[in-house]
Amino acid sequence: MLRARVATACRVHRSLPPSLRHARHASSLKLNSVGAEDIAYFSKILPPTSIISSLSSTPAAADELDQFNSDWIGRFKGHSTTVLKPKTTQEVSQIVKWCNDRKIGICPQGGNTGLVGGSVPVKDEVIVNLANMNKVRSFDPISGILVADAGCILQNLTDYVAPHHHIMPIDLGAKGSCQIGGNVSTNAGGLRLLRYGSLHGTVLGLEVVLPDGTVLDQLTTLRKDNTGYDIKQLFIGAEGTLGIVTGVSILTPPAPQASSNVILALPTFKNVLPLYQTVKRELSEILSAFEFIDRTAYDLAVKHGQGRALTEEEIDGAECFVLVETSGGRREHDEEKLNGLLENLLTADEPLINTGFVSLWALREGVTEAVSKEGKAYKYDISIPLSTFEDVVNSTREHLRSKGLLHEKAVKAVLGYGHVGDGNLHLNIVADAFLPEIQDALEPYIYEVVQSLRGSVSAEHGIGAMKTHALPYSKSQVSIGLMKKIKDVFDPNGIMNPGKVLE
Ligand code: FAD
Ligand code: 2HG
Ligand code: ZN
Repeated sequence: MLRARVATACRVHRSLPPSLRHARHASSLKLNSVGAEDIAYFSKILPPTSIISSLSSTPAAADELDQFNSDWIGRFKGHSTTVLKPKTTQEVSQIVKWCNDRKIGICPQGGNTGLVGGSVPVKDEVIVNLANMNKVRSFDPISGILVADAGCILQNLTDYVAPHHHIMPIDLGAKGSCQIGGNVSTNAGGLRLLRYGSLHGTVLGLEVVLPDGTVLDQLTTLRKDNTGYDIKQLFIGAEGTLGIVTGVSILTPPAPQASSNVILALPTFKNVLPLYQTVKRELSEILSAFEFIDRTAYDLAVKHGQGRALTEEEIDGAECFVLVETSGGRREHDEEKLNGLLENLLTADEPLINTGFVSLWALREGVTEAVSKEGKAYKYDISIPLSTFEDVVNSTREHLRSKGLLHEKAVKAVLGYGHVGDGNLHLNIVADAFLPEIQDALEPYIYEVVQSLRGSVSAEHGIGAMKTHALPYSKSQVSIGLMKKIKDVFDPNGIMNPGKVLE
């Protein structure tokens, strides 16, 4: 049945209007490698400290290049000979123009914390790393509008606006390394989306170097601007395939006067949905996050030192946990509401929770780190109906068991966690090593499940190099045809992050 649906999707392609069917696909074009002449040019426009290359007169050591060629999960590896670290938009523009004229591929790179292999080259593209573009350009404490270079690290921006009693509208576990340009380019979701919405709403303007080197200056600070097509939206989530983001204008909300977190231990997953309804009803405007981790995720986080471990007595056989955060304007009011909620939950005739305890984000934020310490992770970042979270995790585990792959030398753990409030499950399969038989068991199995639930194969991490083949499970051929046409309009030579997003 599921396979039949995929076949139908492929047949639809042939019945597309010719204008979409023949959209030329830029990433299939042949690209050139960096050579001595290119290094000579880069050396004219950049100081020696901004060029790391095995081809330069002082060749970079292999391990120095390696860190830029390897992704965070240790699954994707590029073979770039050259990393460029421009300091200004003008330098980025000169590099990009040169590469476009010479048909050299470019892999834009931020903090390299992406989880889908988008931030490392597929072959030997030049890596343009934005780390040296790290200045705040302006901040208006009245409107809360921050304008910053794309290479600013998210945590640094959080620290910058904090004395003005503002916060960034986005927060995620990788905040100490990821850059605002990377966040925009992946349309990262994270832990504050429930409260502040997506970057499509909070990003007010962008400065982008287009694939021919032209600088698109849309770095406006206007809240309202209905002057035709909103071009900047195309770069939010484009994963570096349409240009290099060099500047970001973003609305930062006022910091809440009071914030509290509790972790609730639930006897069964079945209670998550009724709990979510109750929490939303009782906390209403002060609810700012509702995050879920299953028991396996909790155990791994605790095992690898992320957050406080509870006693077995405290947990009382809990099957999963929910982190509830409140953010509001008056501490006494918010505490009264939260305490009232906890009391009601614990004294109900059929309590939805075993226990609740005050917590920090460390436990929830630390799951990704813990998983990476445990082994190699296959990560599926999917949007599916909330009611199916548990079934999808359990059926994946059973599927792997039925293939004989659930043991210490293959798959060590299957776990689920994520953003309940956003309908986003992080299904992680932790293995001893990345093995073809595990990969074949997981795909297309998981993508077919997602498709049957009319979900998305990427809720927030993007497509990168990992999921280019999986796009049709979530997007129609009409949509993919339009995406290819847009790519061709911006990047006819296909130099910008080839092999990512579109096959
Ligand atoms: P990179 O990883 O360097 O790049 C990501 C993509 O964006 C690549 O395709 C790259 O080519 C492109 N890119 C980067 N900078 C630019 C630029 N200036 N112009 C054009 N293209 C660019 N993601 C979430 O959505 N939510 C989470 O909660 C979350 N938590 C995480 C927790 C941990 C511990 C880790 C390791 C990752 C997490 N991520 C999460 C994934 C990742 O951190 C985000 O995708 C983040 O936005 C990537 O930013 P970066 O600067 O590291 O970008
Ligand atoms: C999170 O929500 C991140 O913690 C990472 O999006 C998820 O590692 C993952 O699978
Ligand atoms: Zn997430």
